Amino acid sequence: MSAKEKLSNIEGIKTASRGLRGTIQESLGDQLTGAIREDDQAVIKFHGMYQQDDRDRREERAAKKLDRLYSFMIRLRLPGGFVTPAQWLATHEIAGEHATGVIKITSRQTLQLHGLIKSHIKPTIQAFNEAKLDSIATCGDINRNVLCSSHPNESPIHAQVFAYADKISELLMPKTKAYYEIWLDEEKILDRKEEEDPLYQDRYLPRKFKIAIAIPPNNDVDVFANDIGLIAIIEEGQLIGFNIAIGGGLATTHGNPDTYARLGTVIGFTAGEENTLKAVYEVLTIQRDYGNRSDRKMSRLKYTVDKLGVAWFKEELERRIGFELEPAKAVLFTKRVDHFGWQQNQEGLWYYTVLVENGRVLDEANLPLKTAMFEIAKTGFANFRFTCSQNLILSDIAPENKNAVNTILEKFGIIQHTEGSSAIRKNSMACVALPTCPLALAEAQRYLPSLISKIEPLLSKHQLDNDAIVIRMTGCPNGCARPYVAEIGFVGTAPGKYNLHLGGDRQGARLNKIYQENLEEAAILETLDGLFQTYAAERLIDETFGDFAIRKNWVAA
Ligand code: SRM
Ligand code: SF4
Repeated sequence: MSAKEKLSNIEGIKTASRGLRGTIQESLGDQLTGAIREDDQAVIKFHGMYQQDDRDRREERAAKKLDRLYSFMIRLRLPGGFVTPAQWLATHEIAGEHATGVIKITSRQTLQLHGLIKSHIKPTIQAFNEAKLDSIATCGDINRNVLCSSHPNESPIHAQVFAYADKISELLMPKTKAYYEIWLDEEKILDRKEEEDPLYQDRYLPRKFKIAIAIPPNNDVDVFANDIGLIAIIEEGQLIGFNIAIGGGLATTHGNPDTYARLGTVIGFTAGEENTLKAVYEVLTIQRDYGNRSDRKMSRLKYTVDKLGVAWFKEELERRIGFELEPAKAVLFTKRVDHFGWQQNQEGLWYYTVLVENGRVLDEANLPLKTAMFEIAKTGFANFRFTCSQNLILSDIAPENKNAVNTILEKFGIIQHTEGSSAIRKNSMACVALPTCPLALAEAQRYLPSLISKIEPLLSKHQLDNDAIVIRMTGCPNGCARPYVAEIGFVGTAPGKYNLHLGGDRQGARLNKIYQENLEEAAILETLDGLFQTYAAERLIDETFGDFAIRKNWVAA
């Protein structure tokens, strides 16, 4: 950064926060408002929370001259997306007692609760702590929840790779004890030297930071959408190391041509745990030292990499880690899928992947999903794993317990819903958007299911029912449901309006492009009808919709 560039105000808030304490205690004690102080809204993110308000009720409250209806969202840290049945039961209880009751599985394999009022934050964190769960560093300018391929049946070495998610998460945790002090009433740190942080110092990273680990051939984590993507290399049944990709990130801003989505660039291979962790750590230190701290729209690692060049970045990384990366190994992703239904792994354990539309675990009149998951958790027969497409895997079920789990799944209609849903519904994903997301320009998770119901007949009309086209929707261009790596991406521009993106591939290795802008529902359906007709008539055998869109030049390659 040049001396002339002014630091963004978040930089000042971080350094003045005394190890992420800010004035959170005072904010919590202020009975006059449901909100917290403005600076604390930035600090509290590092503790895994966002201040929000109910946007459905903004107008009504403004008309009555009432303050906005403030509440908080909390996001758990679950490296690799795993909880025990006891932890699921605890989350279920906490959601009911302190939040809206809905448990939201996110596109980064973790759980969120919405609608906590200020006085409920502390009891929530304490209850999570009892269940050995925390929300440290799940938001803010810091390493976030680490993703790992969530299908343990896919490879015999899954557990070994999965352990890396935990190790990386631990390695990159902040050293401050503020979380324990503020929320868990642990003793105050008197000498801040005790929590000195060589990685984050007192300025943390310029921006959020995301890491994912993929186990080919399945790119279920969307590895190239992350600041660091580790791709497990398996030879003769052994994990020999990882290819490292850097600089992935998806967000754009409407009307700001300097912003763009970027897929990670593979820069080499590392073998061994020590070297891999070292390389990961030092990518963060480079971003800490060189990332843009004045313009938050340009501060993700992708911009640092492009500004300084991939070759420079690799050289600097090798200097910091003290060894050269080996050339990347050849690797092929052939799919990006959740394996719905029953699957068995090499050890004979059973897994059931449940379709959770847009990650919302709640009870609906025709689908009491939350109750079903609660009943299964009570048996203690299944662990709970979350996929990066917001679905849920009941996992590690012993053969003698499979029937009991199956009976509950059938009783509550979960099997019928999961296995009876169309291929596109199973491959769809939307972000939260309204009513809680302050950045939403349009609906997403509340709208996509009904849009899919209107797209399904179009596919049937053209005999494309079994085509597992990947459809994703977000309420704004930040890309939280990764619409830019979908075959059909909808990106909200205004209420009821979406840019239509085409041309992503099925493996998540190619970005799509805008095909048409600001479409309303009728135009979306008319456009897709035409595109599906051409696709059905002219596609090659096994050609996917995304590949066809490129071949037909609907969007540039
Ligand atoms: Fe996101 C901001 C929800 C995954 C890019 N995202 C937000 C906030 C916190 C809005 C805000 O800043 O106040 C949203 C909260 C909505 C709510 O009410 O819950 C939000 N993001 C989500 C989740 C819950 C979407 C979902 O429905 O699953 C995902 C939570 C992930 C997690 O567990 O950590 C989520 N967000 C993503 C992803 C996908 C991914 O990481 O694989 C992206 C695109 C990838 C990337 O980072 O490039 C993403 N979210 C953003 C951005 C743009 C960041 C940027 O580079 O500019 C923002 C806005 C920001 O940071 O300023 C954002
Ligand atoms: Fe909110 Fe936009 Fe992310 Fe959707 S994509 S959750 S609207 S920030």
